[in-house]
Amino acid sequence: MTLKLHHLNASRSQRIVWLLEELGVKHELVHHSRDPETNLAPPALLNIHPMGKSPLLEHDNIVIAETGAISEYLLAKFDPDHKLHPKPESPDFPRFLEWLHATEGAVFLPGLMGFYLFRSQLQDHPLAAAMAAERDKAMQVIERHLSAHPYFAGEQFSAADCLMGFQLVSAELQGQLKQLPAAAAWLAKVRARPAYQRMLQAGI
Ligand SMILES: N[C@@H](CCC(=O)N[C@@H](CS)C(=O)NCC(=O)O)C(=O)O
Repeated sequence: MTLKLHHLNASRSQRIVWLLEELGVKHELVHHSRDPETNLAPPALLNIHPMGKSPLLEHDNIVIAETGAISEYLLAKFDPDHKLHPKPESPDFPRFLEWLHATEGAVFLPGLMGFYLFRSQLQDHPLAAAMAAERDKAMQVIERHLSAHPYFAGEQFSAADCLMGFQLVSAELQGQLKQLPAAAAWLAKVRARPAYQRMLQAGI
């Protein structure tokens, strides 16, 4: 069995590096570097998958893209005891799925759009204000959720936490967590996990 994760520096694929560390699955981490001018992925990733983006997972003879799909694939293959994903009959299951996919959905996209607008020097465009308002709304939803639950899926740590981590680290970098004590406390708690530390040591 060969398991290979194609990771791009300073990117959301660190979510999958963390998940692999939590799963404790033996894997190879292949590092790719962004173009310093364009910030885009190198053409080498296009040889692996036609979208040429990261994360990309290779497992034996298959290649799979998309954070949510990669996560569900890894959990189905390597988490038979459901340590990192609640069973469908668990009351936490709907919330788990929601947050697992929010990481690339409505909760994540406004921040991403804001980042692109900033990089294009369009921070004064009306769309930038609209995206900032949407991003703030998403962070308030996260804050309310983490005020009521210790983890994203509910009572137990899960893969949804690994995926949402990138959003909270980005929010912290932008100074947003100063007004969001439950989100800040969650981040401090998960950072203490050995698998999170191993993810940092892997050179993300
Ligand atoms: N929806 C995809 C997004 C993948 C994506 O856009 N990855 C970024 C890393 S943050 C990337 O590869 N950017 C470089 C590029 O687009 O060339 C996922 O969930 O994996």
